[in-house]
Amino acid sequence: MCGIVGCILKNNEKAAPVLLDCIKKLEYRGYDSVGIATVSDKINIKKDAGQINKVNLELDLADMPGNYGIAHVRWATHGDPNKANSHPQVDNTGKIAVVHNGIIENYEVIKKELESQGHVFKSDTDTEVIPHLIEKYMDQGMDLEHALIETIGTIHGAYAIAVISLDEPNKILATRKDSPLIVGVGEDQYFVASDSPAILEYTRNIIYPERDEIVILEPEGVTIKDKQGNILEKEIEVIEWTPKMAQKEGYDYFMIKEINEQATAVKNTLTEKENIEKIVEDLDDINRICFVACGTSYHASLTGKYLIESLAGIPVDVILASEFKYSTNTLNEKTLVIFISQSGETADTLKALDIANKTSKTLGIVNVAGSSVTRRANYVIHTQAGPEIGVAATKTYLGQLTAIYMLAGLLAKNNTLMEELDRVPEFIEELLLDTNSIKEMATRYKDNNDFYFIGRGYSYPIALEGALKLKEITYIHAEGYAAGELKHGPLALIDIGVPVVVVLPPGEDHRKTMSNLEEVKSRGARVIAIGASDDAMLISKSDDAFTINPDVTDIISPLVYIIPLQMLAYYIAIERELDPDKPKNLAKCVTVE
Ligand code: F1P
Repeated sequence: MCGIVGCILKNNEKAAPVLLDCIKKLEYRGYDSVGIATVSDKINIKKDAGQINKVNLELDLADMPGNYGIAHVRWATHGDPNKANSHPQVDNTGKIAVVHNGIIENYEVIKKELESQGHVFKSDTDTEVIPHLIEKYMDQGMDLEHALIETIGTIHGAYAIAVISLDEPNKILATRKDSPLIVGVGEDQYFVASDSPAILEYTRNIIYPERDEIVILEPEGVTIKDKQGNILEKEIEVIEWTPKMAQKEGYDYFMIKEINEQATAVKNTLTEKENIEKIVEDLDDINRICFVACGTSYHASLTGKYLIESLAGIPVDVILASEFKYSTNTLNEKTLVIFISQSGETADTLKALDIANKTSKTLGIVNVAGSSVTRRANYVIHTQAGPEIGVAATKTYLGQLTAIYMLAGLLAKNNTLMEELDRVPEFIEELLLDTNSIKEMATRYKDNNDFYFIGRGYSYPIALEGALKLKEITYIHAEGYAAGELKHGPLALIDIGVPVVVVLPPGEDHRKTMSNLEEVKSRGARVIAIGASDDAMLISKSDDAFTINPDVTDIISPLVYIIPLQMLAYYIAIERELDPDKPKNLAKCVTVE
């Protein structure tokens, strides 16, 4: 949610083209507006509402003087997405410019007070108080560093901030609390950014600043201090992701590239087995598991409940991160609380993690190395899906499922599951070889207004996730239901021509779900079935079918059967001429509660 970048280059190279390039890589974090500020003999600012390509055509964002500057993409929280509310935000004099990701909770009180002291505000943003506060403290005689320290002592909330001041040239200051920020240490070029894909092209040497540490970028290098002014020795970590991994590589959109990378995501995540073995050994005394997550990660958690309860016999709860604080009374030291998050920065998830850390053992299943969940959880499993840029999670979901399956298999000492898991990449590759039928289906269903997805057991979370993908990127109303629940309400919504996607792998419940298929069909629904290629009954009863290798058993079906549903959503979005990578109102990294 919002992305920030700052960069300082040596040798008088122009920073604006680099800032533009970096901020483009963060567009998945927000696309309500974009802005860049650089410093020459004055602070130059270009900014406007809209996606980067549109604003760039109007303003030529790379054409700005100065060898350092800051940039921002916005996901609006306070104030409409218009030019005035775009970042960078400046002080009264226009000498201080700030980009910010997060929310300043006490901005109204601060704004009133500053206004009474003569400060004039030009936007509706919470962010604007930051440059004004820095101005106020500098007017009192502080240097930029101390004015920033004073400012973060005044504001409450979440922030990653980068700031420049004309009065202290050749310097970018940055700091963070509860919003992500990384520091990139290149050769003669230094960066701060919300996330590593922004700067992979320039450096893979990353420092992770902690809460309220002050980062100072200068042409000579990077200094990180604590609030008392002590210089800190920070470790530089080399990130494994390469620039190529964060590019479209010939695909039209990141989402379809990422869907096609899912066999690799599973294969790579399987390499976490040794790490998971050690975690399981260490956790031999737990008697309950609690999954905590949001969105797609929540759906992965639901699959975890089915698996772990049935295979390992350990009771499992699955709780939405935003609801977690209402369920904490029963946690104790024998509870393992598992936090699943592709970004590792979801605000609700982090809040819940802090609560759980007080009573229980915590495990993070996370895709972004170095992210906050990885730093705060007792144990970490990294899903090895590589950078995911499309806002709607696809390959990270497969990575999460793979990690959960390994965890379940090892907790239950179930070798058969582990062997089945090894075959999953092969099944996915086979499925991806021919997806034309899904493309064709998209042309037939693109104008429908409502979709229902049903499944039973392991297929229930698949139905939920299929519905979520469809609503996220096509804006079609879609609901997922447990197949058995249909007759308890949703059946009333089924009418002539309403599409119902039935997720129906082979298995002991096949007959029951088949009856549910018949029920919707007899009420006029158009049935899209996802099932095994040797399931003649399913194929004959459905209006459209996508079939999968019959060796994919019910238990591992979540890892394979979700793929046609991701593709259906993708191709319907394309048919509706929507950008599947940037669904409206959403962002990849949800850093507000
Ligand atoms: C949760 C999530 C994603 C979704 C989107 C917004 O994020 O809901 O599942 O696809 O990207 O955030 P996380 O906690 O898994 O990072």
